[in-house]
Amino acid sequence: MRIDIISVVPDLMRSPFDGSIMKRAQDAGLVDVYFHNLRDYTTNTYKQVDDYPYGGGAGMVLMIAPIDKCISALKAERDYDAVIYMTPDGNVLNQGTANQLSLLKNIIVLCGHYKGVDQRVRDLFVTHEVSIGDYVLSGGELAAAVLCDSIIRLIPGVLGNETSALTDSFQDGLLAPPVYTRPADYNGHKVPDILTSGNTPKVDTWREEQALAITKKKRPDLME
Ligand code: 6GU
Repeated sequence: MRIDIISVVPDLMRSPFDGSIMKRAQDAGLVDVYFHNLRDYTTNTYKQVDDYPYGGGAGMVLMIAPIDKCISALKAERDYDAVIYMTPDGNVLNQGTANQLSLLKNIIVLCGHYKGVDQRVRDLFVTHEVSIGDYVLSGGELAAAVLCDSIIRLIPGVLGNETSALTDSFQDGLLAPPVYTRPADYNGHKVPDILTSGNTPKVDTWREEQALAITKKKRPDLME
């Protein structure tokens, strides 16, 4: 998979890609991530990327020309399966969307900033609009890092234990059951006996029951 991320502040986003699973995935050649600074695609001497909104109002709007130039340069090199615009009024990200996007080959992720992008960018170039929740961030960069993390960990081979992503919370529509590690007894606080019993079928049943009970309690909306 190849991910091209377009932003006015790409540095804001680099470190999440430089560690842990996202770094391992890139080192293993399972995903290539490229950052593009919108300012490198400006045509005026001031490297201006934004301007005042027509009709007045607060805030600045990212202009269409540099975005067009950047996306067109990328599309001239290869075909893209999706151009995703990160915006608080997009479709709220969930595991199903992450699963679908993880199957694509080349994607562009466009980060909004200030008051967002000129509507014509959305009309002409964008195929998916994604939000990461009902709250406002200063820009789409952190949201893009969240989206990419959720996608990259699903690419086959990225996680050491292939079944690991399948047992994540949400992957089967339920929250994950509790997990424990050594010691089995910490100052009298014991790990459930079933987990130390060595009885795998019973452990599986216990985990399913726990997942159901926890989901019912914490997120009854997921049970519907
Ligand atoms: Cl994708 N962008 C911004 N600016 N705020 C958000 C968001 C995205 N998702 C939730 N809040």
